[in-house]
Amino acid sequence: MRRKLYALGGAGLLLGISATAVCAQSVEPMSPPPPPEFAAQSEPIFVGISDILEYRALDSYSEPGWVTENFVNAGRLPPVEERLPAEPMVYKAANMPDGIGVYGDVMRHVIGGRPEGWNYFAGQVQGWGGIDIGMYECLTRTGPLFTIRADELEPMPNLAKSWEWSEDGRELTMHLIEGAKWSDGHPFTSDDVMFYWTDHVLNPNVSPLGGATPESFGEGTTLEALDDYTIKWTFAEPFPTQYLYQMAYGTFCPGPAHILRPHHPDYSDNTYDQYVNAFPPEFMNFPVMGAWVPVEYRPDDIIVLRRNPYYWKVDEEGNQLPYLDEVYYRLSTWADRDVQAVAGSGDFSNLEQPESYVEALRRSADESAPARLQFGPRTIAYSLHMNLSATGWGDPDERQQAVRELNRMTDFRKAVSIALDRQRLGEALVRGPFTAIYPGGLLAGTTYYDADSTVYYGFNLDAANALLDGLGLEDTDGNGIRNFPADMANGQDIEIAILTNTDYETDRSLAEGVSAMMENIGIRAIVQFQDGNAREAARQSGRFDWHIWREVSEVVTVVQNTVQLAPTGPRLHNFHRAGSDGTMELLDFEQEMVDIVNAFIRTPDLEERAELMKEYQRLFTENVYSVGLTQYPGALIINKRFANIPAGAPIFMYNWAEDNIIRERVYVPADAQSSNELHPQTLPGEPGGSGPAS
Ligand code: BQZ
Repeated sequence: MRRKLYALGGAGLLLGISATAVCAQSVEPMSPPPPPEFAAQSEPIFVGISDILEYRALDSYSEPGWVTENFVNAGRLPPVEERLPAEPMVYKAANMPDGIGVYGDVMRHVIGGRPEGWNYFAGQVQGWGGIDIGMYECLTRTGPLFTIRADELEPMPNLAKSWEWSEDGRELTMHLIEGAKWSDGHPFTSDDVMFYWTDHVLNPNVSPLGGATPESFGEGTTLEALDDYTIKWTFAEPFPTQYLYQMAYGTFCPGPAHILRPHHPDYSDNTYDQYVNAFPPEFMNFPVMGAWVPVEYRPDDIIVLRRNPYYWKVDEEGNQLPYLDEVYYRLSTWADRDVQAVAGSGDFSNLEQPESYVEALRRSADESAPARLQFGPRTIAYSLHMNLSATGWGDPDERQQAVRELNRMTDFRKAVSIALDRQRLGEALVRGPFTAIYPGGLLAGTTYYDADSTVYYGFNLDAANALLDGLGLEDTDGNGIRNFPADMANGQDIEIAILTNTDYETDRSLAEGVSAMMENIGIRAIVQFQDGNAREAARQSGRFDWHIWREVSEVVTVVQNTVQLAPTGPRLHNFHRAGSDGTMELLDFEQEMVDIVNAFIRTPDLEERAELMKEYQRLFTENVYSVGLTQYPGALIINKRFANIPAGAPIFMYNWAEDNIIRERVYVPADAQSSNELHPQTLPGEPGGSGPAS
């Protein structure tokens, strides 16, 4: 890489002895200031996984009365015991905060995303906000792990009801739930799992939305079906238990092969693009394994989902879940989600945009407020990601390539970082004890965080300018903007686009703050607003210089999406992926981080894992791998009529709250039920049909 850089770089770069040496005294690494105390309002009740659920046959099962009367007795559905697997998943009443529930009512979500279609498996977005989480079930489940005792922490069984490792730890045999069915009554088997693995994860022409690539499960890993309900993983390394987290939401949620396969290019004359778009949002009753099925869609208005009559989970009294007959998603804005949840016209929100905090707190403080608002831990963080690809990811033009060359220089990233006044960035979002300086890397207050391993370079404009001077980035035309060296991008002004999700006020505020602060060091950083879906497409295809990113998963828990902590594969990382030739040119410290992440995945030794993550954190923050901006807590807002909301549920930890609170167990007591259902006493109709069946 360096030879390439010097070949490209002008005299300025050749003479640019390490700028850090020039002004070492002014860019002293230090520990970040401790985040101001912010205690979550309630703590989870810690249990073991077996306290939450088990798989077993019960003596009898039941369902909502109207399902029996209008569908079973009318011969339109088999009896409930024939719609359930031999041993359904059974949620234990003792772990239900408010015990066994009753049927009825709807959870009214409001979201800022928009559906592209139902082909999640080929990369389509459904609008986020819990739609996908409620439709697509995965081999394992991690959302509810925030309530699991540390000594029992491992992914929960889900579609995979149990598993065992071979003696040598290189084979993992998983047993799938037996006799479960898709919401259209078609059997769920290992064929669905293998279709997802072979024709989506392994197929380089398909990009599943959760980002699964072969390397998500380890270099050289294979998967085979031993029979309809048994699959076997074979790994290169022994006991890589980490990959059980990868088999949860986002990365291993198989689709209905009987519906998808006829449209897949390997089994039809379709192009890949035709396959991705084969199930537009208008395609109703798309078969799912999840609790609810889409039955109505009105663009920019609403998506309505009705209970899945074949859902394979029950409570201890044999009541088929979910308790809620309907969920719907008003297609609005994320800010409106907060407003409606507080006002009571919506039922749920992850309060995550600090601009709404004061008003939401004020409105919820009132005794008569319709919703409960509970702050959790400080697990929301934003970073400025810089595209580090040197091998053509996103087909950069000359200017974009030159930006990447700069991004790849540690002194450049350091200069950008210390030119940012993070205190001001946080206060611009909200005043009060909420925001904290985030240096990047693992989040303060989380399991693997170690303050002594976290390097922070404080705000220092003079030192930032000195670093850029040292890199030979002069303002050669005197217009106040530094120029690339003569033989990079023709020595034009250094102009950088900041890809920003315009669906969030917070993303916009931070992007505008960064852009304004870059002027102080002679860089023109232009905010490039994109709506959520366009931003996702640009992010996934590498079409960005810089990107304002709300951190999730890996920097919060480390164990979820671990593989994304470093570029451990060519198509995995958030801001460094291979170009079309499949190659990457890792920076020296990046290779060290890759080795650390792979070592972390390989070892079950807790001490060793903690030490590895300290080294990871040092490398990340010392090299300003990405530029941390701000970190703050979110709050869960849920309408007071709902029961079985777990104490201390964070809006984000292993997953979002829509997964964490286990919505299929949530209910509304009979005397509190609303008449808000839009399609009462209906069930999903035929796949591709016009809508619900009454
Ligand atoms: C939560 C979440 C459930 C995606 C999305 C959205 C996309 C990102 C992220 C969050 C929304 C809500 O987050 O903001 O509170 O309901 O849906 O999936 O930001 O643009 O790509 O990673 O999860």
